[in-house]
Amino acid sequence: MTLSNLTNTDCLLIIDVQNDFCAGGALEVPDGDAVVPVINQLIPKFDCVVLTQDWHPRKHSSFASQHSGKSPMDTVQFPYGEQTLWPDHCVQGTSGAEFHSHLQAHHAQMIVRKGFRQPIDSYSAFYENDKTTATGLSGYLTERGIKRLFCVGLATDFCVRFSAEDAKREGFDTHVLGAGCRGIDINGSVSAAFESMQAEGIVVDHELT
Ligand code: VGL
Ligand code: ZN
Repeated sequence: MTLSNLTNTDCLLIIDVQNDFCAGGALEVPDGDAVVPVINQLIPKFDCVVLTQDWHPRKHSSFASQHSGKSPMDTVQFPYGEQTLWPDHCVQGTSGAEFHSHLQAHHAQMIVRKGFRQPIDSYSAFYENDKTTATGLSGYLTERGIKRLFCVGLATDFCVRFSAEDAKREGFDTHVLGAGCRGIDINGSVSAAFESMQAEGIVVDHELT
């Protein structure tokens, strides 16, 4: 593969490795903690490292608690389309929103916070779920001369998938490193995510070489 000849036009994009998605968190991803040592091994190989941080206000519209009669994992219609509802998670300023304490996060140069607008959820690191509100990441990467992105983190079937698909559409040569990702998996959504990413021309590597 390609991890042996990385240059300064490559970036490692680390999605949402936050306490609420790890063991004991509010929206625990099965085996989520397992991505931490894998990602820590990748970080020193890259000149450009970007972290995303899911960063919701207390009464965010994606929380099932804000919709009477609804439970986490139910779906509802939002102005921009179907939205899955979640347990309250990654609330701004809480320990659940902090990065996993073993993640070597100090090496990252840029932290992109997303999901901070009350009415709009944001899975992707590039565009919110309305598909029009930009986070600014595309411009940042372009100005740094980044051509190729390697995506890892949580969760494979939501934030990793939508970040990678937007990255590809923005014109980056986009790879997803399966060993550094774990998924939530609602009704087969992890395998659907890998199929969709591959259909979009994203390179999915299950082994780190
Ligand atoms: C995520 C659901 C809600 C993720 C974030 O990081 O994949 N999933 N918020
Ligand atoms: Zn969220």
